[in-house]
Amino acid sequence: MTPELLASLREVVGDAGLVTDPDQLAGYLTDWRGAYRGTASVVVRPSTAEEVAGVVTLCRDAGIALVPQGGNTGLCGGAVPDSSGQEVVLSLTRLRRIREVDPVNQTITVEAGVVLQQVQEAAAAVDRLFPLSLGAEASCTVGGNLSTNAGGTAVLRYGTMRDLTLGLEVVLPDGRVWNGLEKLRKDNTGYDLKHLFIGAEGTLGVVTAAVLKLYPALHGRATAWVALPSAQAAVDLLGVLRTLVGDRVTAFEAMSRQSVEVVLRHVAGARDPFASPHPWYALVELGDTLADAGLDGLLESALGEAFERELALDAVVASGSAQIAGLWSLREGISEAQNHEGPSLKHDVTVPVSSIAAFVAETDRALAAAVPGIRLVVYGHIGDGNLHYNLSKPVGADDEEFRVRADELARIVYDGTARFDGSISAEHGLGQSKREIVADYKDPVALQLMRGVKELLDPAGLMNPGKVLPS
Ligand code: FAD
Ligand code: S2G
Ligand code: ZN
Repeated sequence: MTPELLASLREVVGDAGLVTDPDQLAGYLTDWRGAYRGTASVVVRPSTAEEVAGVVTLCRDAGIALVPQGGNTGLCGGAVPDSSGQEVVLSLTRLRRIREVDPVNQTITVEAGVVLQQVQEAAAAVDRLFPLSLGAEASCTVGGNLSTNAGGTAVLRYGTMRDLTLGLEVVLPDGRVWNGLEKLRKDNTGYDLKHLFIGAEGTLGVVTAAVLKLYPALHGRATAWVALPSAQAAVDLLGVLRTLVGDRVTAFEAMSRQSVEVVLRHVAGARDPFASPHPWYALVELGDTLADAGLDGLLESALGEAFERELALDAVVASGSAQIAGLWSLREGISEAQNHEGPSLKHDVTVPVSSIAAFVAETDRALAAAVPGIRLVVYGHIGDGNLHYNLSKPVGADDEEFRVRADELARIVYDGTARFDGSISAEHGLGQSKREIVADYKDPVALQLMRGVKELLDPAGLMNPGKVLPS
């Protein structure tokens, strides 16, 4: 970076908007897991959309690539610069205004650097719900949620970030600001441009603000932890619940025994709700706008039918918020706990819900044949057909011997996904980690169209190079 460019950037964002001290830079240059590490001589932290536009224009004129970054909780290395030291990290965390909350229109207008938890709290303050919910919600930002089209635990009821967004404000790679911050649920005046940027992982422009949908707050809640004999039983239990209570199912998370075991081993205070281990578990939650909707009773009826049909092996309906929190911590603790078991080979895949059981049976078998003793930390949002097929080494095995087999094992999971018409990335995106392998699984015409869009919006290729699109 030339001193002239640095001086021009400082004029745009001020001293508070520039990070050049190596110690302060470090946190921006590696991802949450420490799986990806890059270098950069400066992180620029604008505080308004206009400042973002100024930075983008200066960097474009200087031919300098930008890596947008929000909470840096992404799991595909999408927010980490390369090792050239030539790229500039553009942190959006100072764009923190909640510009408007409109309970009657059921919308909230927030800037990209607002943390997801703050949006949830601002909605609750006006008796509304912003339903996106994921394990990183205390750190991840709206800009990152939009750019990864985040999913999380409420998708089966409310959809992904794409479904929760009405309008966007985006700084384009040429420095123009597209103001698409509309609050309308209907606008049929041509192409729906916001969908280009949702899930684009910072490769088509910088999201600076969004209009998000709000929903009626839920005052009734019932939660259960259910022991199951198989993944198929989890799918069948979901079917029983949906038949009985319809859209009141606001979360349905399934997990293998080995997923629970890593949490019991590494999360302080975690305890198994049942006396003996079981092959699979489901964390089920119902929600209703009415506080006295009798959800516990409905949940107990559904579980009664599940026992009759021998779907459930054991179950506990939580009584009180402390027990509910304990059950959720068993689920939300898996991702972090697995990091203590050596390399966590992550595969965030979807298949049609009706194919889940066959996919799991076939994939488990193939993985166990490849690595006897492999641990299958398989869990996630089964109601969306989304499993985190995360693999840990056999107990006592060597980390490196396991890590070197990552590509071979990924192929087993992804080839299985393809056989069941699934996707190799359900909610985390492609980032660096899956940008090459996606070429083997995605329709070639789709990839050509994606390249065409990239060429149109970012012909110089300066927006988050090396991410999403195969080289
Ligand atoms: P970052 O990591 O900072 O960036 C992510 C991507 O978006 C990068 O490509 C970056 O360049 C781009 N980007 C960021 N901000 C902008 C912007 N303003 N404009 C343009 N591009 C931008 N994800 C799920 O979907 N579901 C889950 O259940 C889930 N659970 C998680 C649990 C844990 C414990 C952790 C650590 C992560 C989890 N994630 C989950 C992944 C991650 O939290 C999400 O991908 C989240 O949306 C990332 O937000 P962020 O602000 O941290 O983005
Ligand atoms: C979740 C987290 C990522 C992982 O917990 O739902 O999205 O695979 C995941 O650790
Ligand atoms: Zn997830």
